[in-house]
Amino acid sequence: MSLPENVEVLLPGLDENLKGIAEKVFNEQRISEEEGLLLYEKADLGFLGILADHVRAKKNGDYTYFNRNFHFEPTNICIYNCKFCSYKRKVNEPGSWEYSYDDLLRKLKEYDGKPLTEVHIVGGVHPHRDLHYYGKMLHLVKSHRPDIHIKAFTAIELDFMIKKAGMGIKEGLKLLKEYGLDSIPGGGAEIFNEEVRKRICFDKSDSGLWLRIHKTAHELGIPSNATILYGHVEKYTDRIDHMSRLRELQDETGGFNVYIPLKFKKENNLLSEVGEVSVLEDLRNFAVSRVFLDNFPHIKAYWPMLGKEISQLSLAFGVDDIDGTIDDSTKIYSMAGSEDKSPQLSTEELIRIIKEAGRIPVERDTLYKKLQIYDA
Ligand code: V47
Ligand code: SF4
Repeated sequence: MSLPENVEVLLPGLDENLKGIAEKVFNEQRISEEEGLLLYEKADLGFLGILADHVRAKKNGDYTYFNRNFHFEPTNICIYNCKFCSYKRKVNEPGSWEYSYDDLLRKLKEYDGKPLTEVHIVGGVHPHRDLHYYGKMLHLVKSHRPDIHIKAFTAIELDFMIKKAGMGIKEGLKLLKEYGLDSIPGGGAEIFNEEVRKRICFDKSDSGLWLRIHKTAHELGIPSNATILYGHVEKYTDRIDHMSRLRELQDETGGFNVYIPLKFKKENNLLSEVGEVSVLEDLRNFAVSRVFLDNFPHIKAYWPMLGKEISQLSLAFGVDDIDGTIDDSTKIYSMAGSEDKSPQLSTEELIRIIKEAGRIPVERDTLYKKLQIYDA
């Protein structure tokens, strides 16, 4: 087993352990947790870029994906107290919002006659809204536009709304599927390590529950996404532990579509003093994720959080998806201090960003079916 010749040339004098990892990656073998940790601790950006780009190209060729979607955040009222959260409010607190069914329908109707494939619905955990309230919301979307894929509710929201309706996880998810739920977004995962989770979101549903909800969803034929919230008080070992638990579940169910590293943003929250990690760290993290999660088909850079330039750069570090048009419909990151205060990208801009990086833009649906390839 050896490295391809051109890689040997690119990596003169490489540390023997890192060389062993490179050999594994080029021979499509899984790396261990120890090896993942070594990448975080010892590997430089150039080396990580070579490995991650190799894995990305093997899995996705030159295709880079985007979709046409909008976000709907029904409320920012939340029973939990995550320290990193900049947008949650209590009932009737200034700055709180509670959108109605009509508000959602009005937003949806703005897209009448226009191409749109996905509605992404995520918000706070409202104390008075249960599964039936949100089920009706899904039903309304489907009644107006049956072709739309609804990706909705983090495992944390699902846990609460299902319990409030007096149901078990399986029963609740089944019913939500009947109401119109097509897939589950990746939020609420934060960091699985129990100690760190306690420090940053002490009262939130625990890691075991997040994993159980996603596993049950997969078993019911509801695919999902996975995230990590990185760049706060966690250590590299915590990131590896997080990805390891996801890799294990993916081996079992194959139900995850994509992994989305979410960079901690520091404005207006109780973790502000921690600060933010560098762009270099963002790129290194994308690359290690791409290499470690060998059973995840896609890695997404979420541009409203990272900004357009860094998202474009991330395409050279393992990323093959930059999410969607969004249409200025999410507040979660602008309130936490992301550069883009009104996130919006036209399809033309998304295509330009991808083409400039030397990739072929592909409009996808939520489940990565290719809808249009822009290779002209
Ligand atoms: O779970 C909250 C994160 C998540 C901050 O599945 C923060 O396609 C950084 O689920 N700094 C919710 N992150 C968002 C979410 C999501 C976003 C994009 C795509 C998908 C998908 C899902 O937002 C939360 C939390 O991890 N978050 N506050 C903050 N200050
Ligand atoms: Fe609530 Fe979600 Fe904010 Fe936590 S991150 S406080 S669960 S809205």
